[in-house]
Amino acid sequence: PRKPRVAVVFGGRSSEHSISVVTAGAVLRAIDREKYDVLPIGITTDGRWVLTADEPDRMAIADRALPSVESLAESTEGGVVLSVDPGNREVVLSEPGSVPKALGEVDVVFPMLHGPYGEDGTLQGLLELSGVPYVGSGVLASAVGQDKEYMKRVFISFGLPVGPYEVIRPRDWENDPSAARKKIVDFAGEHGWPLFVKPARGGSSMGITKVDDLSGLDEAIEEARRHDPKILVESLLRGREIECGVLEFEDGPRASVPAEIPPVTSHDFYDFEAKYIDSAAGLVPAPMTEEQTAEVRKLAVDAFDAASCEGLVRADFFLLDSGEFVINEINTMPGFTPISMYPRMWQETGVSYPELVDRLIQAALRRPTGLR
Ligand code: G1L
Repeated sequence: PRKPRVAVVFGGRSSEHSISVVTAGAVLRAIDREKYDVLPIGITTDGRWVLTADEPDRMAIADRALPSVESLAESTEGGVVLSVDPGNREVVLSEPGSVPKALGEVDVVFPMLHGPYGEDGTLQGLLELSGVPYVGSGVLASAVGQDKEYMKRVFISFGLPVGPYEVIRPRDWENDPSAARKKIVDFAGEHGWPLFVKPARGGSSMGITKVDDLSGLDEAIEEARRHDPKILVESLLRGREIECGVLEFEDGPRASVPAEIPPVTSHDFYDFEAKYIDSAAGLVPAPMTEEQTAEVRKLAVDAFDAASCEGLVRADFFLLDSGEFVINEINTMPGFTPISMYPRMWQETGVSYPELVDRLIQAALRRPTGLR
């Protein structure tokens, strides 16, 4: 029988293009070639879809230079296979025999793109329309995972513990900034300063500012709004940062051993480089009591179910000084190099990186296309 063909889609029009290329290189290296055929599909920084050579060694950081789909271009075969034209937003299918056709022949897609059009459910929607199974969460969970407001609303409705927050919508700020400012100041009156002002959507920590008092508020709002016109205000939660991985097994989702992210001294918070590259700082397992460990693992699986996640999720919590856990967020496409937190937590739980990749592909292949 023919081996299942796995298309790994990576790169993309995002600030995390190179992280995606490095991660896809690790995934390509980990896929068992006795079991699967692979089809590496790169998306250039300007949005062209190209078939690239299957050469994971060229997808690593070399001589301090970050790899890109463009840097793989000399080994690019076939040119544009499917182009999603950023200008008119039209999905252009190219000549017969290249990607759209090839996509029809792939058995599963491994999407490895960050941010808008990658992990927000839009690519997942395109794959739903193509009828191709894919690794990870579907349209709904991906979109929920990308919008901190709706994420909190889903968690609250499922009874998960969520910290205090306020939302400032585009029109709130545009029509009446002083009313929006008052809403935030009242929030700070109730929950205390400092506040975190964040873009509501977009996965990375860009655009987030810690605000100590009223004087820094407007600049923080403007900064967050440069990333997303909808913003979120949260209070600082005093406690420890605990993360937990959830992975879909044959019989359902299971939680990994949790990890602790030690407080960062040089940065004000855990920035995206720390998150994806030097996550070696995380403590696995997190030093906690058996009861605390069991509690956070249950909350992580509950969060996976609340958002209807599929395949995997990383759930991030605060363990407050009061002893209570609060869920901060979920990440449907967590950092995924072998040294990233999610794979490290599973390694510690007894699931190696190649086994993790295999389980994700198998979970996708088991899934029916259409309603589920
Ligand atoms: F497909 C998975 F397994 F769901 C998956 C896909 C992508 C897990 C993790 C990632 N992560 C990334 O692609 C990234 C961290 C390089 C960018 Cl979001």
